[in-house]
Amino acid sequence: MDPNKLEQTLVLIKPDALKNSLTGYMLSQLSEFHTGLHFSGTKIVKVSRMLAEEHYAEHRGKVFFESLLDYIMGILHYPDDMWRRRVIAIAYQGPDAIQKIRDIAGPTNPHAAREKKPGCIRALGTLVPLTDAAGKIIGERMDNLIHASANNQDAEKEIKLWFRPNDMPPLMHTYATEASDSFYYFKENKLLSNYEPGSICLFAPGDIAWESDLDILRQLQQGKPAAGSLESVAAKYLINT
Ligand code: FUP
Repeated sequence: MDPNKLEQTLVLIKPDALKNSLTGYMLSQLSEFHTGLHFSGTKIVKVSRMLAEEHYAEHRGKVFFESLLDYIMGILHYPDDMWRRRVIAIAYQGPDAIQKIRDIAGPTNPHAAREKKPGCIRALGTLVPLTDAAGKIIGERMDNLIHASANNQDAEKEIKLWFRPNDMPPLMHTYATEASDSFYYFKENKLLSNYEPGSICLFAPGDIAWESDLDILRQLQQGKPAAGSLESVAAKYLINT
């Protein structure tokens, strides 16, 4: 099959977009009519700290990191209504999906977006100054309404972070899957092979998993270095729990 046909990308409609009722507008901009792309997965997600940290792992340690986590977890836009703290996660699929959606989203920084690409989605965003305890500006948070995977490598990592294989029609799978041959449980940031009270079953034998997730768990179980963290596998199984 033409690999371009299967290209997938992750879109997140962020809490500021939900708060400003921009969902319908954004979905229209991204519609099959305009982009030629198809939905392959969609879910409403209460973003946990674990998921937020994994999604933005490359920014860990930066001055805006903690604020970015609070933003994507919905804490900043819904300080009182905890039940409204959600994002809409969508996997889009089709030829050149990553670049097409990046073009419609526009530059990361909303000010740059307004200057360089008026009309793009992120041109409607906001820049929020970040200050230290003394009130000195130390950075800025970009409330830019939409996340769109930056490249193939990020798209694969992000789709696998937010979606389980069974969240998508099997014929739309872009990444390799495998049936688990063992039990894997998760409890207090540890991987277990037997059930303990309070543990969550990640996989039972026969469950369909991303092949790369099973590789990570097998390595971790043997105490060997793995291609990803336990949290990067577990986070999607804890979504909305
Ligand atoms: P993008 O791929 O366009 O989402 O941009 P980046 O991966 O560079 O940034 C990830 C998120 O961090 C963006 F949504 C914007 C945010 N960010 C800030 O809030 N402040 C900064 O100084 C840089 C990035």
